[in-house]
Amino acid sequence: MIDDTIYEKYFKSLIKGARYDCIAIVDNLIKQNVAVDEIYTHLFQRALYQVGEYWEMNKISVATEHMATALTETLMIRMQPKLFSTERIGKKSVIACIANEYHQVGAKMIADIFEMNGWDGYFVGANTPLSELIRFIDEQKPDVTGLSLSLYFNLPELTKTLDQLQNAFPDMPILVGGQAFRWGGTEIIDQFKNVELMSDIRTLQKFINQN
Ligand code: B12
Repeated sequence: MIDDTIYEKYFKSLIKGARYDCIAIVDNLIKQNVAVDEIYTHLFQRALYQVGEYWEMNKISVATEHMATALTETLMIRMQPKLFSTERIGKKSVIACIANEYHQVGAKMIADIFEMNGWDGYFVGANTPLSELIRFIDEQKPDVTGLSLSLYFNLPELTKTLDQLQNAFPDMPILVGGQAFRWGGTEIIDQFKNVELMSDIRTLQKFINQN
């Protein structure tokens, strides 16, 4: 677990936009061999959730929230030596944010975890139009596709996406994750076969270990 003192120091630096300090904290954790999923979950994700709370309470501006998110995406790049030192195992995943979904950090983390486990993790980014996602999956023929959504009002778009993906690729496993499910919506998942809802990196790691 990452120490609360380190976390607090990191969070303060993040919302100040103190890039040098954030990099020093992250590099130090990497040097101490703290696991990638630990840094992703207990430093980056925890801090961005707190950024969300500060933003909701108007303690920080939208600009500060944008800055903190952009800085987090830069810090994730520091993990690359750990992510790409694994031998490839010949498996592919495609990870996308569904249409109208601009929250991409969580999805990017998921693609990174696939890479760290030797998979090719194709991250196609935010707001992916459904027709283009279908085309990309058809070209790549991944072993699994992951969909991310943070907004509960995007749940109808998820239903449409799952419907069309299952029609086009009936046997492809699909993973779904993100904060849209914080207050419900899980019944959507039960309507589809080969679709699994996952809340975090630890659950994903179990899936990867079994596949
Ligand atoms: C940064 C941010 C933004 C940025 C995103 C930029 C970017 N580059 O991603 C911008 C400015 C675009 C944005 C916009 C909006 N946002 Co915003 N945003 C956030 C914030 C602060 C952080 C998001 C984040 O990166 N979290 C960290 C990541 C790592 O966590 P995560 O996404 O949960 O991912 C983890 C798991 O969920 C899971 N997971 C996620 N996806 C997947 C997929 C698979 C396959 C698997 C297996 C697992 C998995 O694994 C990840 C790692 O553990 C959150 C606050 C919060 N609580 O997160 C609000 C938040 C998500 N936003 C919110 C809102 C309301 C909005 C807006 C509607 C605001 C507005 N009025 O305009 C718009 C909507 C834009 C849109 N159409 O998407 C609400 C959502 C409420 C809801 N659930 O419906 C939140 C929760 C803020 C709040 N407290 O109210 N936002």
